[in-house]
Parts: sequence; structure tokens; C-alpha cells
Amino acid sequence: MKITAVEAIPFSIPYSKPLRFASGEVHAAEHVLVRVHTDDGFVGVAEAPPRPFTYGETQDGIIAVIEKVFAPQIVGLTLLEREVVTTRLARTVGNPTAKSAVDMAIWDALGKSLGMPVADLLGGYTDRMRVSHMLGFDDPATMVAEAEKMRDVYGISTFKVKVGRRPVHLDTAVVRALRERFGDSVDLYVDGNRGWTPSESARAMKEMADLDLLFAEELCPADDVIGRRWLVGQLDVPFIADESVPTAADVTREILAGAATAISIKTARTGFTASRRVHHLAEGLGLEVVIGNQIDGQVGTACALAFGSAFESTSRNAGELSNFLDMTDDLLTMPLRISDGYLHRSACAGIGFEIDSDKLAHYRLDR
Ligand code: MUC
Ligand code: MG
Repeated sequence: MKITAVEAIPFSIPYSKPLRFASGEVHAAEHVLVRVHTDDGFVGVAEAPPRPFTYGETQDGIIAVIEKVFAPQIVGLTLLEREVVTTRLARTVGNPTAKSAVDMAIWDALGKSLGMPVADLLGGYTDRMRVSHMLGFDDPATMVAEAEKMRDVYGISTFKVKVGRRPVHLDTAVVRALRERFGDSVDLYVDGNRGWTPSESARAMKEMADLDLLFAEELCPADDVIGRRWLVGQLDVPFIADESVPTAADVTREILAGAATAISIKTARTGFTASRRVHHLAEGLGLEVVIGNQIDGQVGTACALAFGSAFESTSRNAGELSNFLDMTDDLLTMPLRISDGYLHRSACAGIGFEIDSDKLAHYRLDR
């Protein structure tokens, strides 16, 4: 169970169409595959998605911090010393997706060496999650057509609509078009990725008051300290903090400040070890949670599914588990399949996927 090596492998898989949102856009999954090797021959795997517009990380930076800083700190520890790993990695500020991929790869190796699914080791609440699909910026007709396809092909009936454009009507028109097309057969919520001011957010939410939204996420920046409290105080739906709460301490700060009333848990940024802390904190505070999407590939989605299905509160709301569908290909031997609106987790040991070595050889950028 001793960690002998940590690999950080850059790869790039194109998207069939770019995903656009207020803080950026993604045209290809330029991620880093992390592999943790043990002395008894197990290999744990996870992926880190660089999101410079959210956390400041880049593909090269993730590789450098893993190879030069994290690997020397954890080689020689056993898979059971996860709290030691967490403490050592915490000496380095930031780098959330790099830390999380290392953490999840360790859990994957642990599950494989114990012959048990990680979701069962974490909590084992259920074997499936309802799926929510994230709709990136486009015109109303195109976004309605995408939602129709997701509903007809995959049975998805919960949609997170990206908002945050100016004028706000560009986005409110999309949400209205979705509600008019689907009536009450779908659940809708919005995510602004900090694109609006507090007053624009308030105006947009008033314009959408009759559209029966589930949640509003990160409509304006947390740095608009007083403005955001003013906004959150007047909403009649939970306000989800996402990129403003990359750590448990940030959750506490934002919630106690009245700057959010619900949170997004993303395994891409808090792995399994820190996501568990965030989950327990949310439970203690009585907060609603949503399993979010860091624009993950199938490896990252399998991680989010393993964590989300492990607990009652994380599996209650639909999880954002479908944006890998926009990728032209992926790395798994057995692709994830969404059917009737659900994603079922694998019963295999570890997180529950195997990497296709031919695909990795094709998409990796370092050979
Ligand atoms: C989301 O929920 O915000 C887009 C930017 C990011 O950091 O994550 C995605 C999805
Ligand atoms: Mg978000």
C-alpha cells in the first residue's frame, strides 16, 4: 500500500462544440491525468481540469506542482495515510484541482487494493444519481434544441442555464423559452459565473420571477460584499456559492456572511477527502448542496458520481454529470452511459473505471 510514484500526464480531447459561460469558454478538454502507483502494483487514477478563469491553474502548472512539489511529499506514505497527504499538500497555497486529482487517485488505488468501490468506502448511500445538464451560452432556439436532445436521448429533465451576459434579457429570454417549450416537465436553475452586478442580478431574477427556478448560482462576485448580501437577502430561491467556496473555510465565511444559502460541491476542486469535510459542514449548517461540474471529462464525472452517490444530501438534487457528452471522445474502456435521466455508478473496485491505453496514447501530449 506504499505510494511509489505519481505521474501527471497532459492530454487534450476536442469538444464537438465549445461550452461558453460568463467567466470563460472551453474548446477542448486539456486536462491532466494523474496516476498514483503503489509498491503492490495498484494504480489509482483521476484527472485535473485546469480552469485558469476559476482557480488560476494551467495544464503546465498542474504538472509542475504535482511532479516537483506534491510527488516528493507523498512518495513513501501508504494509501491509508490520507490525512498526512492532505496536510502536506495543504502547505502549498491554491492548486485545488491538482491537489484533488492526487487525493482521488489515492482513494482509487485504495479501493482497488481493498477490492471495494470508493463510493461504498465514502458512504455507500445509493448506486445512482439523477443528472442535470448545463446549457452554455447560445441563442434561445439553439439552447432549447439542445435541451430537447438531452431530454429525448438521455431522459434528462433538469437543466442549469448559463447566464451573466449583458443585457440581462439575452439570458432571461433563454430561460423563458425553455419554460415555454417544456412547461413544468423540467427543472431549471441559473448560473451567472459572476457575470452580473448585484443590481443586474436582482433585475434578472425579477424578470424570471414567474419561471419557477430551483436555484440561482454565483450570479455576481463574492467580492461585491455588501451588494451580494443585499441580493441574496431578497431572493426567494437558494443562492448557490460555487467558485467562491473552494474550501470548507470559504463555505463558512460566505454562509455566515449571508452571501449564499446553498453550495456546489465539486470533487474536481475538493477531491474526496476535502469534499467529505465540506459535505459534513453543509450538513451541520443545514445547507442544500448540488454536485457541480468543473466541465469534467468521464474520469472526473465518475469521481463526482462516486462522491455524490455516497451520501443522501449529495444525491438528493440532480448532479451536473453530463457535459462530457460535448467531448468528441474520452479515455475510458467502458464509456459512462446516461439513461432515463440517471447515471449509475459501477460496482467495480476503486472509483469504477479503467483507462483505455490506446486512447491515452492517442490523446496524451507528452509523447
Ligand atoms: C460552473 O458550475 O460554474 C464553469 C466555470 C467553472 O468554474 O465551472 C463551470 C461550471
Ligand atoms: Mg457554477
